[in-house]
Amino acid sequence: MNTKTALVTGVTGQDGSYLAELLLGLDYKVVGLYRRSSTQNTHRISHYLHHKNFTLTELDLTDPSGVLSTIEHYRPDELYNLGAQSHVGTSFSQPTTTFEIDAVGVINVLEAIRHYSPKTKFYQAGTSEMFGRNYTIKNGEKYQDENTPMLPQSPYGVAKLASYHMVQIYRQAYGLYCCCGILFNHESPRRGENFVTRKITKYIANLLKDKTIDKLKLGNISSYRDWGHAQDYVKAMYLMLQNDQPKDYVIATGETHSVQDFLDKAFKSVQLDYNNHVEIDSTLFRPAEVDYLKGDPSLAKLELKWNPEYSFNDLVKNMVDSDCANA
Ligand code: NAP
Ligand code: G4F
Repeated sequence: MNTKTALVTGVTGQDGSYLAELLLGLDYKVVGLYRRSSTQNTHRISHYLHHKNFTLTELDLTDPSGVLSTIEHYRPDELYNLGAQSHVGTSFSQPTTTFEIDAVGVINVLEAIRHYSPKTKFYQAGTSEMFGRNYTIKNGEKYQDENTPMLPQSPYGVAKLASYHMVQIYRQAYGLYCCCGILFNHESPRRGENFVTRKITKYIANLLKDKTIDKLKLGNISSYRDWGHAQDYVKAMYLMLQNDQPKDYVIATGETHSVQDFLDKAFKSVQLDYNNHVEIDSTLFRPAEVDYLKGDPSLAKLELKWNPEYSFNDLVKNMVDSDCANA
């Protein structure tokens, strides 16, 4: 029997919901931390809210005293910090809030661990957005790996890079077990509806129900992303905290596709042509864009024995099928 306790911030989000499910399956006691809201936002975790090993507790990462008292109270074996303002576009309109949550919030957690629970293993949700416009060239191919210098292009990327550096500092200066997953885009039927993949698959489901709906408005569809499935990616988070030594890893599929490719594949899967249903809206373009992401996950595959199960085709199909079934 597993007697470990894990704290998961951002448990109401896409990744938090899958990770808590994974840990419950491994017999962990899971404390899911969520930010209070005036409306119910636990739809992604409703199927295990009453699980005997699951506790839901309020915590806002920007509240240092709440973070201290929660970590002091639970002194968990593992803490996965997935809570964030995670929308890149929103980070341009809310840079201060984004920095407060995504950078200062992480310092709050690291300080609490240092003072009250130094044996806690800490996972920080880093991102390929930290690479921004930068890439490395190997065998004529552009990609990003653990050694690619970071050059963020958004307030979100900067905040996440600040927290990435803080994790290095707490690891080196205080010897804490803390590490940062550098995760490339990952999606699922639980993806927030304002991210481009889910916006597309949700639209397709609505269109099949009502052919008269307005066209789908999108911004830049020329950017490239390395898209994986969130269920595969939460396994990598777990594996990172089972390592002998704390270390940062790139988690990606190693393939890249444009937003246009995603659109084409998703619409074709229901025998439609996206050209007849999509309108480009210049107001949805970002002030600065990350044009190309393609991760090299070799190190994680070698050292963590991490292997994703979903292909790009599986991901698109899973999201379209799920939205259509629930429309
Ligand atoms: P998500 O669906 O947007 O979930 C974010 C979670 O953070 C939500 O539960 C949200 O709560 C919570 N949160 C927001 N502000 C908070 C605060 N002040 N205090 C406590 N919790 C707060 O994001 P995700 O896709 O699951 O991503 C999980 C983490 O991985 C994030 O840190 C994200 O930046 C990072 N990441 C994601 C990807 C990806 O492609 N999905 C890639 C790389 C890194 P509400 O429900 O109240 O908003
Ligand atoms: O789906 P997106 O908003 O994801 P983005 O910006 O790549 O960020 C996601 O992945 C990051 C990892 O690299 C995470 F750290 C982050 O938390 C988040 O999960 O946009 C993808 C692309 C962008 O180039 C965007 O400009 O799609 C383009 N796009 C075009 N039209 C759109 C839209 N994005 C959104 N959200 N909405 C549109 O209408």
